[in-house]
Amino acid sequence: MFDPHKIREDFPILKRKINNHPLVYLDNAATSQKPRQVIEAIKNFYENRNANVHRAVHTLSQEASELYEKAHEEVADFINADGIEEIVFVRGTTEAINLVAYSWGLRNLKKGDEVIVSLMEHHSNIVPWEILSKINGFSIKYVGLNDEGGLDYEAYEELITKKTKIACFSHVSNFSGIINDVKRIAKIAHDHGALTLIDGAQSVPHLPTDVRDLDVDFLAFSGHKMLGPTGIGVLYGKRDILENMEPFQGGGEMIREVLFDSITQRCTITWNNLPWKFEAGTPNICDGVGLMEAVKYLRAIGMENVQAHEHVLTEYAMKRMLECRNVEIYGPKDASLKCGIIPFNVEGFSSHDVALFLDNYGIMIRSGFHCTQPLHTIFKLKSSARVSFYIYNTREEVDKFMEALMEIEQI
Ligand code: 7TS
Repeated sequence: MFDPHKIREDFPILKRKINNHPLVYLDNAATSQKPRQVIEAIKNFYENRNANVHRAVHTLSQEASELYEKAHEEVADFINADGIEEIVFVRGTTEAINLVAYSWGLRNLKKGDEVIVSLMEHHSNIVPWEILSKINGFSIKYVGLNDEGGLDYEAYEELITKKTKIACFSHVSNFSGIINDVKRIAKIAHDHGALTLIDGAQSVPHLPTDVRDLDVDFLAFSGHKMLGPTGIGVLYGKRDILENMEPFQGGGEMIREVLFDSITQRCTITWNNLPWKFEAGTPNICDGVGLMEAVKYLRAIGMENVQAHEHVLTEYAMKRMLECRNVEIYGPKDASLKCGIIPFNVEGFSSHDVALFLDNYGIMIRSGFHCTQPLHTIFKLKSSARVSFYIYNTREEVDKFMEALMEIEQI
């Protein structure tokens, strides 16, 4: 039985008081809190297993290498990838998208080509493409939103052409929480001979994810938003595509051989096997192990249960927020269309004022642009406040949030 009260016992930070109130953490879209199991795994690694990987023959290095590879396996199983060759550990979603932009995009996109990006994207799925287009001269076409605040699929179908080489969309918006139809996005892209890059930063932590069923070519996500440590994230890529890509960065770990030819005075270099070809230098071994523990924790709960729990909280919170006269919610009002994220504003208050007021009661929410400035322009917003839920949030916490929100309204 899924019981958030029981789950909370695993999260030491939730025992904290802030401003003499029990911590109510509702900023999960920014980063999640960490369970004891993940914290222990990190401590245990440094206390008992620490060594560099894939380098030495000694026992400690063998153990560390085995653990680090197991972490890739655990992640591969979690998203139903076809083996660890398809799982590249990176720093996070941002680095995963940059890896695709520079390793794949730099060599495959040229003047006359097109890249499709949605206006719903986090800046990390816009800025790398804008930077690269200035180098390679390809054009970017932006897909807008429909009346419900979802992706305008019709506009996407109209914009895509045979010149489109890659379509870049988020699975779940970090502003509205709306869930995009990734299968449909991928089918449209593939029908036109284009690849898809899906930003899974807000979906992988909250929904069951099956990359083979979704048929995406690349999927980027961050460990820290799914109970794992910061500094570790994942780029999933279809094996044949990754095989045909050049490395992102050069150095140790990613090479098989570096042969110096005394006649040409140059080195001939061959790349290591996947996924190591894309993991140059000493990787973030310990946080990879931490991520493995986070994935195990989520799998034990069951991603269907995670999604169902967030749905209940989101539906309840939205219902209560919609009853407030001076609170406006953005995006879809039907909780079944979204993950546990609710963007809103209180009339007459800036989003930062709302967040600071709630902070007095120990309630942590995000305010600002949430790195989605183009989306805020579409919604004609200077900024917004945002609550976002995860497995340890409770109905009582929603009530506390509502109590404080109603106090702001009375002011
Ligand atoms: N993509 C989406 C959809 C995100 O929500 C975020 C982070 C990122 C990419 C970047 O992830 P990173 O781990 O590489 O930084 N989103 C947020 C947020 O909504 N509030 O703070 C960070």
